[in-house]
Formats: sequence, structure tokens, C-alpha cells
Amino acid sequence: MGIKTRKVSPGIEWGIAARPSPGKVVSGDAYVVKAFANGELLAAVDGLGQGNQAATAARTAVSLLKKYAADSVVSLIKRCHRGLMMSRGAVMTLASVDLHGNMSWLGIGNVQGILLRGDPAVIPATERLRLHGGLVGYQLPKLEARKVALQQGDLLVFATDGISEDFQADVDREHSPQRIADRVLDRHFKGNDDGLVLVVRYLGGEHE
Ligand SMILES: [Mn+2]
Repeated sequence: MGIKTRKVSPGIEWGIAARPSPGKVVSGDAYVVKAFANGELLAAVDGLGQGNQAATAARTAVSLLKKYAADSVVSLIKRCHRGLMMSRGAVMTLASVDLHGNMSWLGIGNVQGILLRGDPAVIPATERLRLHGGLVGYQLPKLEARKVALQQGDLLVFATDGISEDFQADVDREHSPQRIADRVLDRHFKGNDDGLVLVVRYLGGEHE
């Protein structure tokens, strides 16, 4: 994408890198970074398949997520499920972070989510989101969000399945979110599917 400006939103700094499947013009992958009154909604979405129909499903999900950003992640998945029933469906991982750093995250399908702690004293140093099988719009598993308290400097990385799963080794915490996203995409884009990497650093607020 090559966007180099620093992206900040209340409490976070973020970066995005994405590329459509080779030969395709549109991507079925999409993301959300949306502030609401008490926090921030983050999401990476992968519309099933590639091309226009996948992009339509992803766009529908993104518009619902933005419109109802303040809702819980469970209720957002349910909304998207209803909204995508006429589409090809989508997989997605959502994280809602409030002003105190309380994060609630939930993944349906195979959009990877990793939390890398900024403070070396925190154990575990890395946490991979456990994903639930399913396809939003077709079949939902039991919805249970995982709750984590973020600390200043924590880093979140979301990657769709067009990015190889071993991307973590190329996440350098010292770099800006945009630089991390660009590097992960460059090194781990599989080349047979759309790929998207969303990187968010939690900066904390004055509300601690
Ligand atoms: Mn995909």
C-alpha cells in the first residue's frame, strides 16, 4: 500500500498493509479501525473466495462493524452473521479495546490474531488468539470473547490467511506499526490469495 503517514487514533497507533491475490484488482480482505465513545474497534475481515463477491461480503461486514462499533464483539459477530446471509460469507477477527485497555477479542474462521506484550515482565510474552471454526453469514459457533487487559506498548497483529502463519518471527516490536505491517506482508504474502496485515500498538490513555 505504501502509505507512510503515521496513523493514530485515541489510545492507539496503527498500520495496514494489504495486497489482492495476483491478477485480481479488488481484494476480499478488509479492515476496520474505528474509534467510538469509550474505545476503539479493530477488525480484519476476509470475504470468502476472491474478487468482487468476496469484496462485497467484506464491505458489508466493514460497514456494519463501523456503524455499530461500540457494540460488544459478540453482538457484532451476530449482526454481521445476519447481514451476510445473502453473501458468500466472511471470516473475521475482532478486538474491542476500551479506554482503560480492557480488550475483548473474538475470531471466527482463520484470521490470525497475536498479542505481543510490550513489557518483558508480562507472561506469556505472546498470546495467539484461539480461533473458532465457522463462517459468518452461514454458520456460527458458540460465541465467547476472550478478555485481556492491555498495557502500554502492547502490540496486536491481525493477518488473513493470505499471509503465512509463521509471520511472527518478522514482527520487530521496535518498529512502527506501519513498518511492521509492510514487512510482514512483504515476507509472508503467500501469493495465492488476498493478504492483509493490520498492526496496532496500544499507547494507553490518561484514564489509567
Ligand atoms: Mn483468504
